[in-house]
Amino acid sequence: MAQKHEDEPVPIYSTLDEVYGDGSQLEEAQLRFNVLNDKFKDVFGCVPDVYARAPGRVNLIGEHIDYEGYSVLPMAIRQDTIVAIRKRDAGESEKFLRIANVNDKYTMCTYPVDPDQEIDLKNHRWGHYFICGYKGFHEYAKSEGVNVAEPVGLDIMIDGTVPTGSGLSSSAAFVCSSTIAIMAAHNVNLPKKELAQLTCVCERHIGTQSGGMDQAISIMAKTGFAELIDFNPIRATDVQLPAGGSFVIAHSLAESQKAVTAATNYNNRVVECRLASIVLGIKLGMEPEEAISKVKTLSDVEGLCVSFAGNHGSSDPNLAVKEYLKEEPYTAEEIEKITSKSLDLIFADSASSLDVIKAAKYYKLFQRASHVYSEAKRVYAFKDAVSSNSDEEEKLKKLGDLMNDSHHSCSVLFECSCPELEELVQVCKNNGALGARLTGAGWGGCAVALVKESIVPQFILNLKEQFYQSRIDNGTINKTDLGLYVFASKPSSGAAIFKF
Ligand code: NG1
Ligand code: MG
Repeated sequence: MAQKHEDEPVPIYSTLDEVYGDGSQLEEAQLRFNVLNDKFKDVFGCVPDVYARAPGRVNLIGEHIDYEGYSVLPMAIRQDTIVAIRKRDAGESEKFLRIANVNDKYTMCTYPVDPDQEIDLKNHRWGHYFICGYKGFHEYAKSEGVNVAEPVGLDIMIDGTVPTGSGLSSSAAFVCSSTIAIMAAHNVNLPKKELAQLTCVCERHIGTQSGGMDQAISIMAKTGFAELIDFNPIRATDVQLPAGGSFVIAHSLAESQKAVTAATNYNNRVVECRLASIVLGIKLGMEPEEAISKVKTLSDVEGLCVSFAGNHGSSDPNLAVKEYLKEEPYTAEEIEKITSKSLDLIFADSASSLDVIKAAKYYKLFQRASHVYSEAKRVYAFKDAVSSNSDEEEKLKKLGDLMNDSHHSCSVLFECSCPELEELVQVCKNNGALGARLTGAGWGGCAVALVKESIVPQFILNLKEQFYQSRIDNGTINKTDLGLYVFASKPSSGAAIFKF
């Protein structure tokens, strides 16, 4: 039997065309690699040993549910991060990790070679993302008994084209390409699904309690396909999107710095979901102690919720949410009455969760759980609509409707939108998008719109006029950069290693 795509290691190429094709993209890539090499020589006085690249992604549907154990449906985009790396010889005295960037905006970061170093989360530096991969690789090597000789210095040059803070996973592109580059420099390679798992854990060193969507798609993507990503264990299933539709990505121009706002935004929602699942577990018959120790995610109590629904002739877990969670926000005291344990003790082993509790005034358990259970269903409805027998027109309409419902739920129940995203999504709809929604964590960043292929150029022109022009006039962006903020995107390929 042929080996499954996700069981294969990251491909190693000796030319660029296998990833970047043969058109203008290839020319652009050649130019990038030339600049990367020249800069590497300038800064480090030598040439890199090996390169790794990993793409960003756009999530088509399934938002804020990967960390709850539910499947999501993203596709890789062509924008990526390339890492050039050289391992210094063991004898060389320079024992540092020196991380430079082709973009002068990012000044060189230097770190010790100690794999057990703590990442200084209170002082965020761009090089921290590389250290996530560095720590992760050494943790992997230790646990698997891979013999890594005494750590040596590494010279690293980065070139990234995924816009940062945009919900397109610049962070995962950076962490994945770094991890793969470090491994390649040590002649280690792994099956893609193992690497997806490892890089997800790596990125948590930055302090966000991420699910594994971004790393999984960045590593396992295939040209021409979106992927249904399942977790526990990680798996990818190709999804061929209907012809006749195109996904347009548009930036709201509000930047969301997830690593900096984690305690009130991203990690806050992870904590609220955990609390919702514990309370549901208890209300549905578990002992508080048992619920606290066993229930980590809403998917862990879905079975109980569905049994409850079954007694009422339904299979919808949200029936239990309606019955057992109240719509008004919960105070910490109200939750502690149910759990018989203080929130400080429940989250004692997670410093980033304790930061959330310190900052939180109340917890919206009903709203967060309702979003997660309904969004999880929409992912399968999307996948089913794609593979159904209905005609293209009908299919596209169904996909668009699901995207609209997803956005509404993110906005109203999960509250991860922002005024700029709301305006942008509305502009997309006004201009004929079949569906439009925020993508990625939200609180800023991009929207993704499903648009009929035939109207894409006009659609983009209209967005420029109705959303971006006023922001050009007031100096928020330069007219010449517009192409970076709004573009149509096709499903691109996943991570790769280059050795020339
Ligand atoms: P962004 O902010 O787009 O990188 C984040 C998480 C995902 C997922 C989405 C919300 C990280 C690295 N990524 O994506 O795992 O939870 O939010 O669906 O934290
Ligand atoms: Mg990210």
